[in-house]
Amino acid sequence: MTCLIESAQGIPAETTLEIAHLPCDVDQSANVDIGEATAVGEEYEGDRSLWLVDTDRSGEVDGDDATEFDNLFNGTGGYSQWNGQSLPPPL
Ligand SMILES: [Ca+2]
Ligand SMILES: [Ca+2]
Repeated sequence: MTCLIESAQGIPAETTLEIAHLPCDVDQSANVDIGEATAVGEEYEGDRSLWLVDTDRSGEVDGDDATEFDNLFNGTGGYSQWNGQSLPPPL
């Protein structure tokens, strides 16, 4: 999604802001690949960036997130497969 900011405090007028979200891209590499498994493990072992591992967006990290991640990664449970997807290049 790209939006044009017309005015906001501290942000120059006519600044273009791109907001993109790639489900399962836990390591924020702009690609979804097998590296996400390592990234998920590191998040669970570390401080947990809730927004990266709360895959079902319930507000807490639990076993349901692992199921949701698996469904999104593999394209099961009614989802499209995100494994192998990449964000488009920046504008
Ligand atoms: Ca990634
Ligand atoms: Ca959750």
